[in-house]
Amino acid sequence: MVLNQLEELASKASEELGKVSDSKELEAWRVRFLGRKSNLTQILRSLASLPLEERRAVGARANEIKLTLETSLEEKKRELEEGSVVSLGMVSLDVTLPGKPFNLGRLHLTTQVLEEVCGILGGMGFQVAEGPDVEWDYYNFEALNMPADHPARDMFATLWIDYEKESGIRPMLLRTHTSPVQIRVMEKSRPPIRIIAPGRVYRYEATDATHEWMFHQVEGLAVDKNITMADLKGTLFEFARCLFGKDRKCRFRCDYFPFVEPGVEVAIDCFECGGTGCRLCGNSGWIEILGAGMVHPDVLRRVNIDPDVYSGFAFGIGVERIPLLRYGIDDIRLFYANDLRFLSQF
Ligand code: FA5
Repeated sequence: MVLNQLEELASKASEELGKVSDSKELEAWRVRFLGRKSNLTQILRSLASLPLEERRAVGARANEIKLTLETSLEEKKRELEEGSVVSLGMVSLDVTLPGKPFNLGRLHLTTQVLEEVCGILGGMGFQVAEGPDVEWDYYNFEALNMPADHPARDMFATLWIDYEKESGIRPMLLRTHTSPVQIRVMEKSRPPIRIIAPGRVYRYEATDATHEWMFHQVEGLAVDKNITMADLKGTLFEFARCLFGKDRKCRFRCDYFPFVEPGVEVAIDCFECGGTGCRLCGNSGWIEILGAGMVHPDVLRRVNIDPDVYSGFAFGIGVERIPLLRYGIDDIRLFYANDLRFLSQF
């Protein structure tokens, strides 16, 4: 009788085990067939009350079944665990583990703005030109109406390379602005010219919230017949409108650069104080973003372009000042401090 009961129990247990598909179900199966209140345990506990002969037979078979069920339980457990583990040769990969966060790289804020600036000016018909970061004194100063000892050189605190006047070595420097590219382009091509030159520039100056010793400029140059100040103003106002929107105030006023006549500077109202004056804008209410003007006739003459026939305008935009104004960044030095907490916001 009891032996029949045991056989039924064994076959039921193995049938039910076949249906188990996860660890929760497996635990329920264990409790049902091997737990303290299971029929098998009850039978084992009641062995003492059976006649000796039957006790031996039932005891042996019950223990045999118990062992089989325990082995099957272990096998099933392993089988379920292996189901969630993918084997890759020697390496095991648990696909149920949470994934590691994957940091996507991105373009530096300056690169993003450079691309945007070049996109806007490219849309107006300007083509990209390039020049070297390590430049001759001639292109950075002399050809731009700043011969040796010209006081305007002081406007561009310079990092010199191999500068030994007496040795006869031609003085080299890290370019202090992108304007030398104007000369390089005009030496090689004839009007009509319409180029922009994006790139790094370097100045030997103390840094503060709006001044870095290395920053970026985008130079612009247009030379053709009948180019006037109105063309310059129209181009720069449209550029500022595209970048900052029509509601931002834009100031256009006289400035001095030896290589243009007349010279102007363009400033945007300070984002921090709204124009009332603060630490960031040096209490002026404005942040200057570019210098510009009509190309000086002597500069045109030097590259064999007749100023009686042709005229031109040029501008030099300070790239970092744009995101400074747009995103309300209160210190330009954050750009190149390599702090991902800052950079990954853009
Ligand atoms: C120049 O560099 C002239 N080459 C611009 C120019 C080009 C005038 C063509 C006329 C014709 P300036 O030194 O003002 O000018 O610099 C131009 C812009 O660069 C400034 O308006 C400002 O936005 C930015 N800039 C200047 N110095 C720094 C600095 N230290 N850090 C960050 N941006 C600067």
